[in-house]
Amino acid sequence: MGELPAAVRAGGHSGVNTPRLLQIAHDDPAAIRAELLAGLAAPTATISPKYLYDALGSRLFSAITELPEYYPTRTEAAIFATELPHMAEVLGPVATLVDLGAGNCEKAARLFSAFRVQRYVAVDISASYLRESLEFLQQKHPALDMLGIGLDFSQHLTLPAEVGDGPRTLFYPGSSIGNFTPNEALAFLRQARAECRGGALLIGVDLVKPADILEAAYDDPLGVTAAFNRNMLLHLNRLAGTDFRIAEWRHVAFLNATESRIEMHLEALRESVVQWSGGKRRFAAGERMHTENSCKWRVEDFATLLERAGFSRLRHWTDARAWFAVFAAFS
Ligand code: AVI
Repeated sequence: MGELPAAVRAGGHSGVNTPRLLQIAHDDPAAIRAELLAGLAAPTATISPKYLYDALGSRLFSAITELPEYYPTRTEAAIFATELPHMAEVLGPVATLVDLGAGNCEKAARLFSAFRVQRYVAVDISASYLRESLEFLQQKHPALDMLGIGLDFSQHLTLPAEVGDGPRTLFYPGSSIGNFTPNEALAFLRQARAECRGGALLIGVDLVKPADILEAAYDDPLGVTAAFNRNMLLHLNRLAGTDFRIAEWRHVAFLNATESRIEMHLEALRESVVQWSGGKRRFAAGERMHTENSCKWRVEDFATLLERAGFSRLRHWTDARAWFAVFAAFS
């Protein structure tokens, strides 16, 4: 990934600091198309879950977080609401808070005063998505130094020099770590540890629980998760020039207990041939395309993973049902 000389000032409201925005170059469209077509041509077609998030996909995910069946978001929020003072005690004052996958920045904003944050760095796939949220937050926290970085860290996490020197607290909530396989999670945590520069990681992790609760959370009766998954096909059509017809595909989500993960797939309802310029793939009726893993961890296994990544002095907090955990770990 090359860096664009694109540090720009966002907006302008006199009398208030304005957040800076920095975009690290996206992969070029040809590379994205090649990656997607290679995934489609694989014996079991597999597409990275990051392609669930086009503009509509992001809105659908936001709707998922409001579903009664989708417990992770509200369970994690309840842990933060209850345990924030204890977390602040463990972490001490946070000079730089780096929010990985910041979105609307709401989760991090709840930490600012308890953690006495001086510098807030929001990282998400596109800096322009962050502009509005950061400008809004800057009005509420005029003294806070704010930087928005557009960066795809799903393959590799290297933060630009603009984040500044000194220890950082990396914040990675929402159990997004669950969308990595355990090996990928370990590699990511090792990179995160290096980026802490002597600081800490605060990370949300979804825990193992009964299959019926997990499967309902990923296959809700309203069909929002199904729409989220099937919408990926529209995104693929735009990015890779494929001709998927959504009506021919259904959403499938189930617990793979051996791998301790929910798997999402798209299943062909009938035989279908998907074409693109220069190629095609035939799917038999019932054949699946793998679109997401969402790993569920046991507290002790995740603690071991953090230690293997080089973190120490671990602490964790859970809700009363032990459905979700927030870990603090020092680099
Ligand atoms: C973003 N990520 C943590 C969500 C999850 O629970 O794995 C994505 C999601 N997929 C289906 N529902 C929500």
